Amino acid sequence: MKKKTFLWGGAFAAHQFEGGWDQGGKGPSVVDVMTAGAHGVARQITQDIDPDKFYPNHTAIDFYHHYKSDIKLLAELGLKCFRTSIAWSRIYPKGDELTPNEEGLMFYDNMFDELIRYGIEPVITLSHFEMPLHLARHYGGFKNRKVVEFFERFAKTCFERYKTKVKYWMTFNEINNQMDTANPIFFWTNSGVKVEAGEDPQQVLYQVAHYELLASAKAVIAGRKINPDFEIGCMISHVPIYPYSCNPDDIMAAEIAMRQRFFFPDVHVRGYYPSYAIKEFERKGYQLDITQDDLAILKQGTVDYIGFSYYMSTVVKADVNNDNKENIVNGALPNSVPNPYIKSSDWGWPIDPEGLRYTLNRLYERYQLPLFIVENGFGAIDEVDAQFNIHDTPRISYLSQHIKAMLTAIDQDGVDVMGYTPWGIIDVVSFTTGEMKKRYGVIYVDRDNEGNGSMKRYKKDSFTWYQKVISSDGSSI
Ligand code: BGP
Repeated sequence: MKKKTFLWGGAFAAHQFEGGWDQGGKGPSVVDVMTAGAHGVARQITQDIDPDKFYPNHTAIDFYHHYKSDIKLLAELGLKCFRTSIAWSRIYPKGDELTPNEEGLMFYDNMFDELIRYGIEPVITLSHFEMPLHLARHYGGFKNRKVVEFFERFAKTCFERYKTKVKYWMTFNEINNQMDTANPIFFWTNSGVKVEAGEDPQQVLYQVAHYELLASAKAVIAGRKINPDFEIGCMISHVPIYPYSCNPDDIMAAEIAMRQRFFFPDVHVRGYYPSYAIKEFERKGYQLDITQDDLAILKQGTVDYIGFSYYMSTVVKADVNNDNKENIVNGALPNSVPNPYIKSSDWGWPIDPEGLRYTLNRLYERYQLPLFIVENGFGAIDEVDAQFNIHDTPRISYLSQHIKAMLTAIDQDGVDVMGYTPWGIIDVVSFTTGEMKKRYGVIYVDRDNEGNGSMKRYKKDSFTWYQKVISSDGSSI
């Protein structure tokens, strides 16, 4: 049986929907210097803001000025919770100041008040891909231990300020994306890090990972002191990796590849480094800055729940080396191969609802903590007629199949799931491409890839469908 308080919701990230990138005293963040890419073309990180280039996150969907009407619409949809992040550089514009920016704090006060007025629970990620640019440029991001201190200060400021308004928190969004060390975008957005010539990306990754895990643990410890009722989770991207066949070599290849998915949550949840990681540090001769005090903090600052995104699955085959390192779908898995049993979206993301049940079971067996599906969804090009009707049947089909898989995991497998927040419930700017045409929402935003459009919101067919799912608590799918 599902819990009474199941958190049906919708998910966002500050930089992908707020806009107002330089308003209210906000400083630039690492995503503010990222140009738009396109279908199959990566985004570029520019040195500074180049007036001749287009930065899609600067205006995004202008939630900054639409928050009241947007929240009203989401209340009509029936959301029980609203997942977003706090833009770190709204609170600390450069990141290393001693005093926060009051105007930035006020913006989130107003947003939380508006949500609470409608009985919608905020679910807040502290860092969703957008460290203040100054910390990346001046300190080298999370390569530098000092940034742990800045993050802790930011976390404490948010916890203190919003302690009566927000109960559910997560520290770092999809912290494990950067395990794909071949993709500079993830290092940059997750951690404000650039790998320099002569550096071993894997060694950089583990040092950065340690500082972030430490920062997360420190935040958890501080948060519990500020309000013992807080529930503070981690957030990982979970793409399960299947063996291509029952050949034991394929089984082992998948098992080893899955460490990419488990490394971060293993530490977040258990409070110590897993044996396979320690062996890897030894084997490669990595001398990491990990102190005894740090290890004690990791042990103390373990999380209350696991938030995760689920979009797709992947497959590995032991005897393949396709060097397919830049493909986000395969996430730095040189032995990945297509799954012949499932179809993919227009962006090549395999669609695998059963993989969600599989994921819920694997995570629950391994960690025995409540799980929160804080992202899931179908990025697609929507067809819009002259009256702005959008018949998004494929989206309804994707979401309903995934919700069914989740309900099976809850009802038949006994997995403890706290809630479900589909990604970009109002269309937002795509993270990987910066495009607008890759839409996830049940609410359409009239804005195109170049930033043109009225910014008006329109309900898609999926709006009414999801409204019924929520009001029936999942009985009507
Ligand atoms: C996750 C991110 C989100 C979001 C989502 C969809 O990795 O946490 O920020 O954007 O993926 O990705 P995209 O927007 O590239 O389709």
